[in-house]
Amino acid sequence: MTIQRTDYTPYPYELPAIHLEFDLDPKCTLVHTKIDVKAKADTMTGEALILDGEAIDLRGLRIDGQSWDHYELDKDLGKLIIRSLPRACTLEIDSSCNPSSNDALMGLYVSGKSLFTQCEPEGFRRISWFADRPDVMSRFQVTLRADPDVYPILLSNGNRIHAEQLPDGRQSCVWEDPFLKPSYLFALVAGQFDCREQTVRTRSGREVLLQIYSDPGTFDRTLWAMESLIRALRWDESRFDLELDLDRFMIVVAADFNMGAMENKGLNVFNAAYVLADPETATDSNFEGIEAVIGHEYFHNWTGNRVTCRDWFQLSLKEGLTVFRDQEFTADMKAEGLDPARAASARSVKRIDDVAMLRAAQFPEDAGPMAHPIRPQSYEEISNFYTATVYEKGAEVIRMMHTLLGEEIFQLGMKEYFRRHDGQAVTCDDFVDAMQHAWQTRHPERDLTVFARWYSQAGTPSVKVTTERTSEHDQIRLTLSQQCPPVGVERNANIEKQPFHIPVLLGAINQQGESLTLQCDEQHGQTLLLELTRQSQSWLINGWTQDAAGSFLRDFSAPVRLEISQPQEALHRLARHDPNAFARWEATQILLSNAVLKLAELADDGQARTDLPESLTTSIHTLSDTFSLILQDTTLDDAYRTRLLEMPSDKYLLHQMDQMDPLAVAQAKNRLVQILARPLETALVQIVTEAQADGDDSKDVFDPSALAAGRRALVNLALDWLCQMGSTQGKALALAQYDRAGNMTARLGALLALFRHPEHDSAVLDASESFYTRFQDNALVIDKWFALQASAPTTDVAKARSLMQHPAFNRRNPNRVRALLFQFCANNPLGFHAADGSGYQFWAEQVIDLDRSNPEVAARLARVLDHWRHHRPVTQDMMQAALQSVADQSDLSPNTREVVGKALAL
Ligand code: B3K
Ligand code: ZN
Repeated sequence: MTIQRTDYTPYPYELPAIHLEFDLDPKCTLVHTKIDVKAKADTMTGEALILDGEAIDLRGLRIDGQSWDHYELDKDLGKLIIRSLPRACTLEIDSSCNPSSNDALMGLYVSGKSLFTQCEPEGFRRISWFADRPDVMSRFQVTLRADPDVYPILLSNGNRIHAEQLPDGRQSCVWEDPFLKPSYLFALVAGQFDCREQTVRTRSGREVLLQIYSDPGTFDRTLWAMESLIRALRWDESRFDLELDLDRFMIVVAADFNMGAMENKGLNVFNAAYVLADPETATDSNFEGIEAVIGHEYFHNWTGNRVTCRDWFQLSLKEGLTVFRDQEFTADMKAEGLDPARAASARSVKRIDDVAMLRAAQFPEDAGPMAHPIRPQSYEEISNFYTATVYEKGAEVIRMMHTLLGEEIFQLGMKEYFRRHDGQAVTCDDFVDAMQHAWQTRHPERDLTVFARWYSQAGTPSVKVTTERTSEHDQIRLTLSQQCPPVGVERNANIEKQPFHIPVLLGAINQQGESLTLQCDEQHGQTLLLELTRQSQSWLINGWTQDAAGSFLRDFSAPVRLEISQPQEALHRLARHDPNAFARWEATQILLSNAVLKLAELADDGQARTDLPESLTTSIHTLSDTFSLILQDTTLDDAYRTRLLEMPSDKYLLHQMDQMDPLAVAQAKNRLVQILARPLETALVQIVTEAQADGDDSKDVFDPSALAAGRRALVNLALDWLCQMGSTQGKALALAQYDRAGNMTARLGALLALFRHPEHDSAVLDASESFYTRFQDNALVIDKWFALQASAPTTDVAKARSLMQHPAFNRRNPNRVRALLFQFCANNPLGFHAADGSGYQFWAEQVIDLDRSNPEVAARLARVLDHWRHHRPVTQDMMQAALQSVADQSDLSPNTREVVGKALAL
């Protein structure tokens, strides 16, 4: 069933209070629900009260203490329709559910020996009958009763107001959340946990208790998470002037979790992968990811919980904004304590990572069958819309507002947003309106009317840049024109798309690599901000010398594709000299992309040609020279240097091809590294040997700072390139690093490099075996081991199947499924896209099988074939057959049906 955004109607009743009583039992949990019901003033007396419920059994229903039989239960629609109610009454419902058979991990479920809930977006209805929609907000009181031997710790949102031992030997705890909240923010947890706790004072002097609960024996691995939480709390106070509103803020770790984490009010539940870390078992990117996700969920307390969404179409209201906030948090943390120049480059590393991810995940989504605006127009299953578009593009849209308004006015807009909407469930339009109000207090002539189209139109606009010299000295006419044809469901909707409001930051540098001072209208400086609001616009820019190379879309000021033809020389110049760290990276990415795509084009049936055209060889050699300069330039941050050298992602490259050819791209990338890196071999070896001599990889005292992590990243890149080149010395260095590694970044980096070496011999296999043996008791590290094998170029379908037979493989655990199945299908071009189509058949089998237990995860795996129509005809046929075999299943979940249905139709 398709749900339309425009069909929204307010709920006819208020449900101001709910009291839930749980008799917890993994096989059969009894739930007693007591709800205060009040008809809204404009609701007709007798209008039915309609509640949602799914996979729960109804055992009894009473109104004001009396049994009531004016109700119908529609099990297919999951609705309980209660009629003839007085305008105000108390509704009591008895129901039960079975957590141990809940493999969907939505609602109340078992993970390990504990019980957890996940309610967003529509999981509360799997716990009790309720108006399970975000605009119905209630005050929750929760009573939990359970056997204390199995479930010594009983948690829910808010404050614990009572605890007692019951005569039957069980214990009971009562929790009360002082804040009104929608059902999706409800949570309960029961189990045995280690608890790390700390009290801190908020800026206004209130004392709050911070707690992190994790499986027994994992206490030592929650320190970084606690430190991250405190940093997040401080940062939200200082940058956004937002203080924690609770007396108690809890995080609980779950081994089985569909997503990264969940921001339930005062009781966040986290995937173990985003909490547990120590240097020996977690990589630097794990550490960074933990800090970011802890921040993200913490920031939701204001942007999501205090002000929530009116309906699920508004998801980006909280997600886009909160991703923007967590991105800024990470950038600020990376820059902390550095001098301004280094701080700018450290911040740009975060920007680069976010843009690379946007291009690898969101741009393709915008060009495929699931394309949707950041505020979707319709959906079949809302769980399918926790997408890169809603999250990452949503954050880009907030960032553009930040660029247009500036930090100060943006913060005034945030204040206005909370002033107007604290405690409410609102829309994206409400947010834009608050921002516009703030903008107009300083600039009455400005407005966000055109800008708001980013919320209603899908697709990645392309912006064409043309320049022509005028007769004036050092003056050009710069023309920007935009295009964004209908995508995805837009194509059937017969809509006329309107131009977007696109902020374009630009600068220019001369032949000597110096920045030019430019002037345009009232602006004057080394970077200008142009606002493209119509299909095509021109500007006269002064100070643009004859030899200028334009540096466009600095800081990636808008989520668009730039169409520009730059001479090679200009790109090489930008790659060496652009003072805007993002734009400099962009230049190296364009040069690398061009080279990979050219090599892929030249490869004939996977056999790389040896005689390359001279222009290509020259360009690669110049790039190699640029890279050599970068490798010698120790004034640059190591993390930033690593980004400058890194290859663009396969996905980004594939989407630039007329017909996608993943095998050709994988081989071309490898080939390019071999040609590029050959002249750099000495420099690369030196980077590794110096780090090894300094004992970086074996230090007892681990330095988690961004600076130290940058150095480890550069060493790993050097090892990876050396191994891809087939260097014997590189292999020896990787083996040495593997053996002596004192932290996971060094150990895994070495192992990954070894897997990329053309000689896949017993030394490599031994290293892999020893890795498994050493870490077999640590699930998160074993995930890494599975992921490594699944994405290794030597792993084909047969090997993937044999890995599924490994005793450590567990298809109920989403992390393990992601490590093996997702890595193989989405990150192993050679294995998955094998010419015989075996990868696609394997994919279909796995999607069908997973769909029976966990539709949310199955539907994500299903999206791997979104772009089947962009592949070569013979591949298309095989992919289509695989998609069809999934679509032919009669009992498919709505989640997977929507994904494969759209893939086949659009
Ligand atoms: N809000 C949660 C999303 C959970 C949805 C699961 N189907 C995570 C986050 O964005 O913080
Ligand atoms: Zn979020």
